Amino acid sequence: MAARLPTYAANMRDNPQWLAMFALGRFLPVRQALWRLAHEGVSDDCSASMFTANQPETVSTLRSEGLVTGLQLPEPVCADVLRFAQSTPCFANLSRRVEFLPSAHGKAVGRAGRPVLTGHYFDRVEACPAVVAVRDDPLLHAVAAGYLGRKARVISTRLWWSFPTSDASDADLNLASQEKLHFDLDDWRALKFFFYLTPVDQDGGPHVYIRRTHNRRLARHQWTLVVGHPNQEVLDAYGPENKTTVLGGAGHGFVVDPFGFHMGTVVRNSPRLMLEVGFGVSSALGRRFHGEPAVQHPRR
Ligand SMILES: O=C(O)CCC(=O)C(=O)O
Repeated sequence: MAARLPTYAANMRDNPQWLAMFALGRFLPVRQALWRLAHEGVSDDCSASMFTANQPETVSTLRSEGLVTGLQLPEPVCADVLRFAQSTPCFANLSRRVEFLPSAHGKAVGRAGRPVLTGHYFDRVEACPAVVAVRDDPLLHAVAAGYLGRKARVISTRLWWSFPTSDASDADLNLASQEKLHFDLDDWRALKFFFYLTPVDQDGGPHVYIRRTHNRRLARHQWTLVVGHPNQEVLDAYGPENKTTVLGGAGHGFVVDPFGFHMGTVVRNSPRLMLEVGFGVSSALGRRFHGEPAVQHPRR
């Protein structure tokens, strides 16, 4: 909770609508009522998409499971994003205080005086045409419209490294959204596309998602101010068989309803580069990272 306070404070200062969503968006009946009011989205023609996934199937599996894997970024797009990230300085641990090239992670740890779990690009992603092409892709927008309804719009574009770390504290891990199952409250309804730009195996900091928790929620996980809950408690409540650890090669993509429980995990081998494109339904809400201004996304 403490790690997320700067984000919450900035949201509250700038946007009274965020507070209503943050207070009520955790209650399943409220979400379901709003879902029923949503107007069906108009699906884009996906023939120009860089992806081969099928839109109706993706939306239908997302509805039932909360997670769909197997989207694949074309190799040249993946290579362009990786090249951009390798040659552009990122920021340590979600603050602009320490800026470094990913190859100089060791030095950044020295300058930060603490473990550096992540390197974020914040609004610098806008300078990468390949990222913009992914964000504008018709399949992503068609899936978002099919799942969220007509109001679907991009609310986040995020590119970041997760670095191998062995000495992180609980606070460091919480700040990096690692090793603690949580749900996101970024909007009344949301979905997120994630793409690995580097190969991710068991030791590569795979994303973990608890399937079907996007539309099931015990009362104690609704009547709570905190979004993170102990992993074992979540697994006991929703069944360990619903835990999916997403492994994949460079370019592997997946889409999740982030109201379902999920988490990143600690990287133990080589750095993981991840791209997120998030969709929501409220024009006034953008996804913010720890007090950073939300990246602005013009309506398509
Ligand atoms: O790093 C990851 O795999 C998960 C990130 C995450 O938990 C989030 O964006 O809320």
